[in-house]
Amino acid sequence: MPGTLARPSLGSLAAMESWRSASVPELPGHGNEPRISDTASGELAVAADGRAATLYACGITPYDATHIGHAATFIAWDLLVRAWRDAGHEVSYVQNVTDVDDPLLERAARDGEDWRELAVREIELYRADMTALRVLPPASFVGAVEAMGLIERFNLSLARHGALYELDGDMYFARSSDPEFGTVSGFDPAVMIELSAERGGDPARPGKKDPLDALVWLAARPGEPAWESEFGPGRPGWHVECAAIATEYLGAVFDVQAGGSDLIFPHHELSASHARVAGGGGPMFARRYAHAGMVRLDGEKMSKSLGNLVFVSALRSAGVDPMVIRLAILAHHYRQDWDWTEEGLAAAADRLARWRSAVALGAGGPGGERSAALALLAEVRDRMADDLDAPGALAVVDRWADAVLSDSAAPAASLVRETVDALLGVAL
Ligand code: 5CA
Ligand code: ZN
Repeated sequence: MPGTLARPSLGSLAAMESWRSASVPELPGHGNEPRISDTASGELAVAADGRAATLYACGITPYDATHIGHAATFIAWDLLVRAWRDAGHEVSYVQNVTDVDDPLLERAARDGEDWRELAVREIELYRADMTALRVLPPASFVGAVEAMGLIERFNLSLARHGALYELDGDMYFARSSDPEFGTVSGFDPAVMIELSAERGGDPARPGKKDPLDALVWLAARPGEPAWESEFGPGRPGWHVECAAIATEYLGAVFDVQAGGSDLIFPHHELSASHARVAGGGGPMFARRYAHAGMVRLDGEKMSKSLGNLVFVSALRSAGVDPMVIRLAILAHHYRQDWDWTEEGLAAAADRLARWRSAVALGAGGPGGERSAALALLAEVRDRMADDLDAPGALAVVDRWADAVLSDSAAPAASLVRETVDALLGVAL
């Protein structure tokens, strides 16, 4: 019931359930070491430092269904997980769910629904969409609500480092406490202030020491859910949620922090800044920051607030094969902004049909030429290790399918099918 104070249990870390994993075929040999474009350095960098590869991807705010923009972003990180596994890494993947925040509470209030029921329903739909799209699940799928205790501990360590101040009962993080503030986005302060106002911040609130200081604890508002804490009853700010969950589950330093490009600032800048200060200035949070481009509809960013959305679940209900949706997304490099179109969807359906026909033809032969299939595998691996170049990988498979369908070659179809499944997540 909103308004009820729930004492967070400090010891409890039981994560909410993730979703069922698609099977991933084992491929012969190993893939190349994946490189990824790092927003902070602006360079292409090896994505994982050690044998263990660690990824934190910002997850959904579950107040509406999964749209194509979300799907594209989570498919991008799925490609990274698949490339890492193929290169021999043990992958630790954590994803959060912002299951209490302003947009969720506003939508629930608008529709006269309990915010928890709304969240539970949309999370369930998201799981079903991810499963259908063969997106591999994170090992830990963590809601903000279940993480209240560790978020409070995190805020206490910010307070111990003298980084917090109070404003009318709300607690703010002073960005002046972090000398490295700005190193993720590299944006100048005027741009930061503008983006902060657009994306959930409050740069103009009177009384703040700096317009870019961020809320880490909002004092309880009438009619809103609140949790007890050392800072009084309230709920967490957005950036501190990801900083606390990522460092709790992956450690002070991990390989990749991932999200759409709309999260570069303020979200990823502030999460990194919080974590640096909470860790006493030593740890640097993510070694790399990966950002996916925005999917648009008719030239406008697809967003829940604009309402110009194409839902994965609606396409599925209309009978669209989820593998067609996945291929329509993979036709665009993850870092690009692009427009979702009917033509793109039709082209993906066409491509899937061609690939399936080619595999069926190849399967009829006596095993085909394994060397040609191994060459295809090497080329696909090469493309995916190069900043997840899915369009390049699709072109490799297209050439193979064209050759098979024009009867000029019959490489081992089962190895091609396994390559496409394991590395691109497309079941033929
Ligand atoms: N819960 C926060 C992250 S902690 C959040 O941004 N939720 S979200 O539901 O708004 O977005 C989930 C993910 O989808 C984020 O990585 C976001 O950057 C990405 N995303 C949202 N809209 C689009 C879009 N139009 N195109 C591509 N990615 C998008
Ligand atoms: Zn986040």
